Amino acid sequence: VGPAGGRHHRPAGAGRLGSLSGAELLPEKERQQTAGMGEVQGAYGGVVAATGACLLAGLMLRDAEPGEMGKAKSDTPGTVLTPSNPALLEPEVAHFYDHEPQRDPRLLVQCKQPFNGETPHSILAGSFTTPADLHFIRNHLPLPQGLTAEEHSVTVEGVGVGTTRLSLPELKSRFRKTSFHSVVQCAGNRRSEMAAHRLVEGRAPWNAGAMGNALWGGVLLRDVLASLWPQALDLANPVSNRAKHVIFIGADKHGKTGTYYEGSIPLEKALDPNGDVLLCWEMNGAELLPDHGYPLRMIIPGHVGARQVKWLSRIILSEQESQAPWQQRDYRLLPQSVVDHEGAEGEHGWASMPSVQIMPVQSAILTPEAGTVYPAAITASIRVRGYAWSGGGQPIARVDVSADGGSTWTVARFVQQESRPSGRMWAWTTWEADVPVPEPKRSEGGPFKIVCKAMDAACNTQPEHVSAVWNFRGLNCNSWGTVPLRLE
Ligand code: MTE
Ligand code: MO
Repeated sequence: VGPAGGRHHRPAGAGRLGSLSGAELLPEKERQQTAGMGEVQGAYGGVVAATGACLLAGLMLRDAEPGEMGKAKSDTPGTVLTPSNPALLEPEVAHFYDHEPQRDPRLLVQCKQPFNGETPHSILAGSFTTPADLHFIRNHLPLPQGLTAEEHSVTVEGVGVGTTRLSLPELKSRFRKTSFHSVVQCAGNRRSEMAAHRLVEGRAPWNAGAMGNALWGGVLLRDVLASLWPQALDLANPVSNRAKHVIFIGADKHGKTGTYYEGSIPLEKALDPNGDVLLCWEMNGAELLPDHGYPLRMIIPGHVGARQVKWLSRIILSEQESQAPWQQRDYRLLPQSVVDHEGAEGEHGWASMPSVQIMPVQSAILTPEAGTVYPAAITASIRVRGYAWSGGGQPIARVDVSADGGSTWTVARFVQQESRPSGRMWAWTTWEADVPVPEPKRSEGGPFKIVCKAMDAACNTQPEHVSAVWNFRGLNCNSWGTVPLRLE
């Protein structure tokens, strides 16, 4: 059953502080292209502010008052505050962004510099494999220049192993190529829902489109390390090695501070024979696009997007995890008691909390779109589509969908699933369900919502309310997927 009007609505107050939202930092033309984002955001009730380097860069694009940022009070729900990452607060100079590529205008621009673009829900709903040019883009820094597949090389070094340089052509010819579908999900996916609950700090007010499922091709890091250091590394018992972490460094750097993007994962994941950590040069059967890491990136299945370093230039085996701000601050899960910058620096702040690695079980509704209006007399079921996924390779076992706030549930049909020979499921599960609107709701009319929740093979499931997982950085939002709708 299609929507009656396809109208969208914006709750009162959605315009408040709206002058700082990502879309509104843009010139009028781009703003129109991103109109869909504002509507969906509005429908979720979140008012969000573009932040940090994005805000600072964004201010150069329009005439906003820098002081507006400071007006966001920590008790203002639905606001996204500027990140407190000192290494990166230094404003960028516009010319560092002179060489950015053309991007598909259908991407919903969350931030222009550095570029953050979200895939529209309707496009994600259309295919198991997310098209490369429509896959969300999350850059922290200007796109690095002058990298080519022919000339590119990576240095591999670390404690107890020495240093080697491997060219990309060498990687391609010396090792066995592997391809599989794997999800890349930004830790900020669905942040707009957390922001609607309580103020968060983060760059982009993503809806559920900061996630994609592509077919990645490359060689296993494990094979490379095993061939480089068959004696020095204990592959059978990874935790017995002196090195405990693998640090990945990108070729992209902050124009002013010179900081390169980096992140690390436990060595154990890299050496796991079924871990599938990939040095990757291919996306959906073609060369990587510049925005997705051309000529070489990491794919770290089941882990957070932030560690899947693009434009890979160095690999370091280390006793310590990465000391970069993205590991030590930005992608750490703070407790609910931390509600402001001061708390983040305190006893239960960045320093004592774990960096995000394996992601929790997740699902979201992609269609119908938020704000869709149905006739109040509707008797037919509503066709709902979405995705489900769990970190660490846990297969998705079930998805449940409800149109009455969770009193009654419909089990969704899986449209497509794919697992590795090991049984690990790095790809998402696409699903659909025909959900009846219960009679009491039909007579009442007005707003209602459809919710979904997934369960993985380890029986992990999603919490009902966002308050259970809210955190100051707005990371790992995995409460029940929700889409607000209306009967008229
Ligand atoms: N790698 C580099 N070098 N620089 C970056 O800014 N962003 C990370 C990760 N790898 C980033 C990076 C983050 S936070 C995410 S979510 C993913 O890339 C996004 O990958 P995509 O842009 O291909 O979707
Ligand atoms: Mo991310």
